[in-house]
Amino acid sequence: MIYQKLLDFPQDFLWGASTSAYQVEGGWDADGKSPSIIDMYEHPAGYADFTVASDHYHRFEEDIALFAQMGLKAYRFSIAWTRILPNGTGEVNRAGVEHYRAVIRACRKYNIEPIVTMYHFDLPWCLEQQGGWLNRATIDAFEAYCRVLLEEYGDAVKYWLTINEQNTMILHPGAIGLPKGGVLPSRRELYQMNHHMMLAQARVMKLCHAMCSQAKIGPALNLTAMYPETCRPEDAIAAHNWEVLRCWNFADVPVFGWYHPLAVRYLEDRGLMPDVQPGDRETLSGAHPDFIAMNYYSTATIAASRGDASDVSARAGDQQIMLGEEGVYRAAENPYVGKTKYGWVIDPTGFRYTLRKVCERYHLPILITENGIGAPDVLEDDGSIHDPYRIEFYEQHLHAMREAITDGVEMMGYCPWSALDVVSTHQGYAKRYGFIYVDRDEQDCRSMRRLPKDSFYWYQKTIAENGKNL
Ligand code: BGP
Repeated sequence: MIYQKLLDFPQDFLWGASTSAYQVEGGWDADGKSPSIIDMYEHPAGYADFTVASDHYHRFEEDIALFAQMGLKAYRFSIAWTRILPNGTGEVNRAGVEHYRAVIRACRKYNIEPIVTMYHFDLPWCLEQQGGWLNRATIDAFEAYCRVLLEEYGDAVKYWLTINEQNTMILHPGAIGLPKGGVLPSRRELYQMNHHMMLAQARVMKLCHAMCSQAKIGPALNLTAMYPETCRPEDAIAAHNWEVLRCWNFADVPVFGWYHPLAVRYLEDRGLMPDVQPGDRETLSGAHPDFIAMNYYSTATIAASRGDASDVSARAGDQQIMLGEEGVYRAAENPYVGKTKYGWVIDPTGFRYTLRKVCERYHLPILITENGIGAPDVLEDDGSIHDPYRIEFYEQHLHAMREAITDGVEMMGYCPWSALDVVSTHQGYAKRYGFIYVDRDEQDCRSMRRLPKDSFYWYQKTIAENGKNL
């Protein structure tokens, strides 16, 4: 659709940026924190681990002051469950609670809206040892943990995100990691874990609405529209298969209270349907989100299954690089899009397309909680960092978002990944995402100095103009 005039970004648009606790904080055992699964996972050789990360735990005041200088109106960060409840449940660690109270206070001091993720991949290790998400008791533990968050911060935090990228945890567990010598759960187990996370999320959405009438809460999923490789009808079916299984099956449950009908058939056919106990359906349908939060990095292009093992590609996949699944879909190349140095598709128009689909399916406001480009940025001798590729990436994606707004999609805000450099989930520190450079490399923590990149100044100007030149 071509319009005579693009609509403006809303006046109260939340221009923000994101991080997650374990990727940015460091202080992995500070002030009573217990280990999370992330702390116990094996790190690929040569990559930074998460023990120091960007030392945000000790430098958040300085970092948030820089965010304010950039003009941020929102900061999306996650709370580490292991700082609040080191035993996973039970006794509250006051030092952990006070830490995040100070982070929230620092945001408020600069009129930055805190957007809090309750859980971003870092399950307490002690709960993992009791079966983790496979154990239904983890549902109670999550609810109890979130109750503490709502009690402690409910008056200071308006926007809550339940679980970050549940679909990544279930579909790409290897990308998040494994303990030394560990084996991935079976697919049957993964879908059972998924069911328990869905129940936990539903309970917490309901709890949040009961405890904090002003609060808004939603899931934060990794959503990616799929293109068929050609106009061959079988390619279109395959693209739809994977879009349902990768995206909509995870977003339908919080909104509609049950799994996507096509996904149910897929799961039943393969013996993967989780055990559903009496009352589960009522729990799922008895809660609702106020918005959909989504992380968008790229689209994928899909071809029809050949019905044999050749459907699965031999290359390494991750949360954005599709692998194919026997009898379901094959991954294909798209000649019309670019790629990052790490092989992730760059597709701003696909962003608009994905937003339109999410709007069409759920009729809810959308908050972008991640979007960005990982690149090995270079620190120049004079302290500058030139990242024109990042500016171009954001310019194009924000323009596409403005087109989506003009299409009629209700957008709440944009919190790209990441506010400052962080450790990547599985590719170390050289894969940088921040507006702010942190002076460290994979193994050497160097000065940890914070240095604004060119994209920092570009975002500052864009926010000041409320995106009117995009
Ligand atoms: C998302 C995760 C983030 C973040 C981002 C970039 O899937 O929610 O935690 O890391 O991807 O991914 P990566 O670090 O793998 O490049």
